[in-house]
Amino acid sequence: TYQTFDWELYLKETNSVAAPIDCFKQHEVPPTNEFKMGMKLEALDPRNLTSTCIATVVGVLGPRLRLRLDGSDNKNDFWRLVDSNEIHPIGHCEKSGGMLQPPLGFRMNASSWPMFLLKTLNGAEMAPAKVFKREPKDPRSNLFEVGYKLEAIDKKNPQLICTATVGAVKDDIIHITFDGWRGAFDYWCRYDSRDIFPAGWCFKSGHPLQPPRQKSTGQNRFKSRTSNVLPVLTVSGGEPAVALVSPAGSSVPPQPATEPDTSTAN
Ligand code: MLY
Repeated sequence: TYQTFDWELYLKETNSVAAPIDCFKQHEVPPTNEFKMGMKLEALDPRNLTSTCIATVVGVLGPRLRLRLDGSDNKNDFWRLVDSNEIHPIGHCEKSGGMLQPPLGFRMNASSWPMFLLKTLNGAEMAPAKVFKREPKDPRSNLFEVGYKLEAIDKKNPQLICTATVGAVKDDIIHITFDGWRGAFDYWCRYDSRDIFPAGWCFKSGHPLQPPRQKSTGQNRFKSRTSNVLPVLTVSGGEPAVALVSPAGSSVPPQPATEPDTSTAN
């Protein structure tokens, strides 16, 4: 369960603007997810983009799929949008003259791949072509500007989509920072990345959105009945100002007053 996040209020309180929707390679109306758990499809192996493999849907979240490559382990799951160009119905690879490949780290002898493939597909529920949605058009250029707010996948916790800010723009790439978090989760991506979304996308698509992390002021956790001293915000150097605002209407669980160890916080 999660709270819906009030973007309008947050933008006002942080005196910031949302990145316009034409910045993004996303449909204005998020696609609906008609995949079912257990369905099989073809996916590019994220660890070897020259290979097309068999994948199984092991999770669904809004318009996103959690995928596991057949013959791989359960430690290398990855997420794709239902309108990704990296997933296709079974048969697509062969139609285009290719051969399905074992995933990197195939758990059996390579010689057992043909029989494994046969047994994997026999009686399997294959995702029908109609549940694969067309990829959005490319934005005409990099229209992002520093300071724009957006929703972005946390690549270290890829099930999460979080409130974020464009920290820098350089040629065709942008720097993504996560509101209220130190740099450990930042990354650079192309402006046409499928991992970034306009403000409001999660709400429209039924995907959970991680609100900005708020630092405790200490006021609530350490309140003293005798103190007349105004509470002081716990600020350490380089914290973005957004960590200090408290958007009304958003409710997040109490956070520790100390910084988490971001080297292990995944
Ligand atoms: N397990 C981590 C999750 C951090 C998520 C950071 N994102 C939102 C930028 C932790 O709780 O520390």
